[in-house]
Amino acid sequence: MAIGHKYSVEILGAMKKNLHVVALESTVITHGLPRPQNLELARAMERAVREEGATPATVAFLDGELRIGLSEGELKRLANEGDAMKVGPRDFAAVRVNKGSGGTTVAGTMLACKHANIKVFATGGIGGVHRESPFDVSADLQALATIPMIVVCAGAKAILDLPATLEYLETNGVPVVGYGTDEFPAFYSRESGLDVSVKLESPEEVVEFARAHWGAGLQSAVLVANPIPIAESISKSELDPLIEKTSKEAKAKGMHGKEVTPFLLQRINELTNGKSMRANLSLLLNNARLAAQIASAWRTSERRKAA
Ligand code: PSU
Ligand code: MN
Repeated sequence: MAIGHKYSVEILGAMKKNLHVVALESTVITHGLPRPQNLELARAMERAVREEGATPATVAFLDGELRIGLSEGELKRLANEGDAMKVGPRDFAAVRVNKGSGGTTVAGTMLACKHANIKVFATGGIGGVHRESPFDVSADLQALATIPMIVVCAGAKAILDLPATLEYLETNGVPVVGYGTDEFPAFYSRESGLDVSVKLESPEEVVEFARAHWGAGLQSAVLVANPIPIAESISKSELDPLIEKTSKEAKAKGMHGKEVTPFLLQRINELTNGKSMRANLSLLLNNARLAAQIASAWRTSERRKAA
């Protein structure tokens, strides 16, 4: 029994016409944001992709089926699903067999894109190596190491061990592109004190870079780290103490595995009176736009190649 996947009518149409498609993850809908902001965000991200002339494909599982692109009604259903699963690669078979529904993580969405032949994907932040438990390494990192596509994010959250996360990416041949920056952005913050592997300034440069990367025979992803817009960013000095505090809380509660990230996010949002959620929404939209621009530049370069 193959996993298979089902395209929405819109995505099928877009693919037939050779239009560019941008994949969007859905764990942010099912686990990352509270209702009703989750549905508003999901819609806003799709809109942002469309405004840049690309077609959004939100990826998720519905009743055991891997879906590439959701209708408005399906998006609404996913956002309000009572017991949605958080679906990483190892959960694909379980969701399928149990006919479950859920949001795909960065790694899960990348695996779906591999099947669906989608090259560009936008998310908020990638998972990484956790601070308090060094064996909790997100499957996102392994997906980045093995699936050749362009992933646009705002870096990784400073709740993670960022130096260890970047080391993992280096070991596994994943270039980290700073979009207009030399510094690896840390999700809510534009600064982390850590270096990216290359700085690029335009969607066209990202496409040219990705082609050169894959041309070198590598099968890893190109990770584009796009800093959060300044207006909604939160400084590292404001965030650091909150991260210390909430990480300790999670440990004291004996949390582990996939419960940790949603717990920390929710606590930081409470402690910042909603500022972190506004930052989250802003960077997600910013990434959706950039991913659409990159997908568009990709298509232009394909056409040039074919001509
Ligand atoms: N970052 C966010 N919100 C999220 C996530 C990351 O701001 O909801 C999700 C992503 O789907 C990511 C996942 O792939 O958390 C990583 O979880 P874990 O550490 O359990 O692999
Ligand atoms: Mn984890």
